[in-house]
Amino acid sequence: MARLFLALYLLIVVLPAFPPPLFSQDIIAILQSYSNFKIAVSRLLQHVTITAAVMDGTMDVLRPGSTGIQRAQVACDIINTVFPGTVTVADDPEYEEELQFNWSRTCWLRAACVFRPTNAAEVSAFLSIVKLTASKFSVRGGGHNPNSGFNSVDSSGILVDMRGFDTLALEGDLTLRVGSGQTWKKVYEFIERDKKSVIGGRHGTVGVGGFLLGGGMPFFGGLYGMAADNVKNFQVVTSDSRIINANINENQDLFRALKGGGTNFGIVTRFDMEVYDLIKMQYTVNAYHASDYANLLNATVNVQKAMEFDNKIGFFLNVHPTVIIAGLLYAEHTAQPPKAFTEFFNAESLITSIVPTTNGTVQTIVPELDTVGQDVGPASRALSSVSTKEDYELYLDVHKQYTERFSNTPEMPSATLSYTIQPVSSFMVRAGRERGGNSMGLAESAQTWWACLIEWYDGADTAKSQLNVGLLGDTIASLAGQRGDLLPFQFMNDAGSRQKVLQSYGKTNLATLTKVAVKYDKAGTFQTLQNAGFLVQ
Ligand SMILES: Cc1cc2nc3c(=O)[nH]c(=O)nc-3n(C[C@H](O)[C@H](O)[C@H](O)COP(=O)(O)OP(=O)(O)OC[C@H]3O[C@@H](n4cnc5c(N)ncnc54)[C@H](O)[C@@H]3O)c2cc1C
Ligand SMILES: *[C@@H]1O[C@H](CO)[C@@H](O)[C@H](O)[C@H]1NC(C)=O
Ligand SMILES: *[C@@H]1O[C@H](CO)[C@@H](O)[C@H](O)[C@H]1NC(C)=O
Ligand SMILES: CC(=O)N[C@H]1CO[C@H](CO)[C@@H](O)[C@@H]1O
Repeated sequence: MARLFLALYLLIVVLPAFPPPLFSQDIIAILQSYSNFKIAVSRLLQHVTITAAVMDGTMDVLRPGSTGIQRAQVACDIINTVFPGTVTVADDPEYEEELQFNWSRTCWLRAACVFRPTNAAEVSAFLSIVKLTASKFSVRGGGHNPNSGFNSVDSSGILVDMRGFDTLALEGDLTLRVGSGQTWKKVYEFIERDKKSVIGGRHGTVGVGGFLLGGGMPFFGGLYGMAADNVKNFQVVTSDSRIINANINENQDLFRALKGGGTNFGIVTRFDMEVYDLIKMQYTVNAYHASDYANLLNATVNVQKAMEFDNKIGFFLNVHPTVIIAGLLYAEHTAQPPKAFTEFFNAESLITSIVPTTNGTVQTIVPELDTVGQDVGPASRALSSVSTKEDYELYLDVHKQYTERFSNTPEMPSATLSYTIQPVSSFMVRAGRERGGNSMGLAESAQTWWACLIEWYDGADTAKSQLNVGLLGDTIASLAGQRGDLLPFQFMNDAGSRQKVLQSYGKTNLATLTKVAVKYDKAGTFQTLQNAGFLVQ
């Protein structure tokens, strides 16, 4: 609590000389609302000298001609003074761990410092400080986005690590409050203790924050829509340092925009999620010889057709150069798996059941999938996303190009390129509309979201790998275009940094997102000071 009062002190004593004010009226109100305010302020008087010294330094650095690195360092100093213990710099033992937290090595950038807030008031003050110093920043949730600079920043910026936002609290029977720095494994463990479910990710280590802001593909989209469709309230800190809620009654435009609109509006500190009765789940994960691709791709289309009639079916097909992995999922414990999976159960190309047929829940499958994806070492990764109609002939065309041009790449020996077919049913899109709609502009039809992923281990392969994953995505788009199968949508959570994700939502949606971004971020902080991301500008 004490650091909050130091912030307040800074505000009252040091800052009147500063235009613009370091803290807005709202943050002042928040700080003043703490009851032992006076005692704390008097205790904090002893810090005045350091604070003033930092601010003097700031004045020098903020003169025209200061570099991004200098501005970031000053910002780090101020944050460290205002909120002692929340900042890690390069000399600290935790710094390397902080940087290497990410899923992909492409994100191990060397930030000026790492700031680890634990409450919304600190985030609010942080945004004032970056504005004052014009310092760059990046926000990191679970760190699973591989796009360099999205959840990472070099020495010209501050990395905000949201892991301290780890709230997990049931509010009555119908709402789960989830801190934006949580990961899905923890969320599922918590909620299933009460025999309840929420709609989230398919891997336990993925962060709640980035996942939900990108829409979020769950196991069973057909049941309740995308994960973001199941957020009832977002607690957001805006660039003018206000802490606001966005839900069906308050800030409705922001509420809708945040469901798929990414990091354009503010830093989200909490998601309030719809709670359901425990969703039971039967699952099998099988590995097949890739040589049987024609049969497996046809079987995939058959599953997709069945998904238009049965919203309990969940499915993914993950294609590697020599092996094809199928996830066969059903939102019920049945005596017999659904007929739609028969071809997968009967295929002679089966190598092994990675996960044999199990009656379980999301909490039990997630650790199994986490081990399937285990690394041999720290990999670098890049993605590309395309969406198309389901079409067996298209799948064959794509696979032919994949094997001929992409799966065997001696010019980048450490790299492996794979693609995943993620079916989306009309049920999913409708369920989203019924829950108030999102910003993604999805067509209400059966479709396929392709996720192309390249992983490499040798820095020498970086440029070619990044090029190739984009090229595979472009190839799928062009083959689909020739058949009239191409859809405009690009899925943010699977997209590469050069893709125009928000544009892919359609002109009207993009215009709305832009309007909402300007309304809630008048200063344009998230468009200019935020280091990178899928932005409206
Ligand atoms: C192993 C694995 C499995 C996956 N499975 C799925 C899946 O089943 N379904 C699916 O849809 N996606 C899946 N993804 C993709 C995943 O959803 C995205 O990578 C997502 O961006 C990860 O969120 P994060 O918080 O971990 O990421 P981060 O990299 O920390 O954040 C991603 C983006 O969101 C921003 N951000 C994060 N938190 C906040 C916040 N609180 N406020 C404002 N901005 C914020 C970051 O600045 C960044 O731009 C998977 C990824 C991996 C690596
Ligand atoms: C694809 O599957 C359908 C339904 O099982 C079957 O009738 C058809 O013959 C299959 N086509 C190919 C090319 O395997
Ligand atoms: C799953 O549960 C159903 C219904 O209780 C049962 O008939 C079936 O045998 C179970 N399957 C497995 C693999 O345990
Ligand atoms: C702290 C942490 O989790 N670091 C991990 C970052 O990602 C690499 C590659 O996956 C892991 O090897 C690190 O352990």
